[in-house]
Amino acid sequence: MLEAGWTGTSTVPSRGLYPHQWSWDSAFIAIGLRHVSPLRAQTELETLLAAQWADGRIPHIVFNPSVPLDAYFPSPDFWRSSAAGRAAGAPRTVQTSGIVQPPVHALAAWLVHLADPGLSRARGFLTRAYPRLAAWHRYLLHRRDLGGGGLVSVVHPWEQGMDNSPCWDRPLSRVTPAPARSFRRADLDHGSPEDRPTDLDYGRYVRLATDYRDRGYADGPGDFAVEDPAFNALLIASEYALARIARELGAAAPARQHRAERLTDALVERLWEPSAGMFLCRDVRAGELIPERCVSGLVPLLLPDLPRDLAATLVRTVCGPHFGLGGTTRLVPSYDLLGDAFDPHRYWRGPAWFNTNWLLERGLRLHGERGRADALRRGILHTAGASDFAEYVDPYTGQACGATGFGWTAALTLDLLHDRPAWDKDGVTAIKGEVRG
Ligand code: 9WN
Repeated sequence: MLEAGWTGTSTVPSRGLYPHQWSWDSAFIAIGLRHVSPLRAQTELETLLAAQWADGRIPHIVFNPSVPLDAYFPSPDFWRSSAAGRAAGAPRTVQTSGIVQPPVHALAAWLVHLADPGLSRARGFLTRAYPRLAAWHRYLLHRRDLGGGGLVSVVHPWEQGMDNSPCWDRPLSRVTPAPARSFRRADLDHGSPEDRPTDLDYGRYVRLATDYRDRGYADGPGDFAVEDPAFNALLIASEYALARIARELGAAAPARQHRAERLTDALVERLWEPSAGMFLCRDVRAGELIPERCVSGLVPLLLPDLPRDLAATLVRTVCGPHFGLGGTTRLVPSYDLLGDAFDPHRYWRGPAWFNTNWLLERGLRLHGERGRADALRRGILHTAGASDFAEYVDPYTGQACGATGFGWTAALTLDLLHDRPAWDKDGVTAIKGEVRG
């Protein structure tokens, strides 16, 4: 399926449902591809980075001009990136969306480099990628600190990547939906309506994106601004990776190392909720934490500098009644099993996704939970194969939902199958350790 999704320069998440290049999908796909073709993995990231805007943002979609406009909504004629995004420095030659997705890219670039350092050096892969990745992080840290507390805010649920999460219900309720007749969804041509967001939610997504576009994609106060634990944790993991990349290129790394540590402190200060035993999202406009337990609040387990007691609490929470790992569920669900909005099939409102489970497997391993990490790894591998590499699955039964033959499901399965002593050797622990060393 990674072959079938390869366009010659990048990989589509799914030929039917998502026929373009997506930002965080490409990062996860490159992490798997590196085991079979380091060159393709480098190309995957290079194609994405070539669509970067002059202000540093990496767009969440890079459109393939040979795909018909009505194959996916919102299409390039909705975003109008090269015109509406001119002041923000959108590229002229390629059409993109104007929002972003989680910054997994520096982490992916470093892991791709490690798969074949000789090829990477010969092609100047990191030399070319580093300034773009550094500009990307600068954009996030300087233009998106909308809460003023040092963390990055997302301005649209699509930016965080877990589009329909119940975490967004409260901040989204303030957004007036675009009328249903003003746009035509393409996703329902491919997916079952019960598995996808509702029309009302789509109306709100469209309104937020339209308003952002009509402001020329300028960042500032808008209706929706949320500090999300997974988005920020992935930025921190990528900061460690950038430090490693800088060192490989002979540049100074300690500043990045300190930034990653400072960001970890800000994450704990602003998003940790002891009574929930996990991180929560912060609604920046309302100035309060959002009282919903979503898988995003477990993803900081990925961080090497997380205080030990917090890491231990996260492990207890993931294995407790709200997420059921090692008990009631096969894979960690996207949302609280006991939450009012839980639905085992509806988009990001309960089903399990493979990328978040991969991140948690890495986090468990990083924090010495080898037995639990091994069990989760087995669960991921079994469920991926049995579901025909589904986009997402019912967390109890493993029943496939959404697209099958999904890009990051295949790629991350490949990464786990390859099972080098990878994470200890290549991952954030090593990144941190070697920067210090
Ligand atoms: C909107 C491509 C993307 C993923 C997201 C997932 C879904 C798009 C959609 O598909 O989002 O970006 O149309 O629902 O939620 O995480 O990157 O696979």
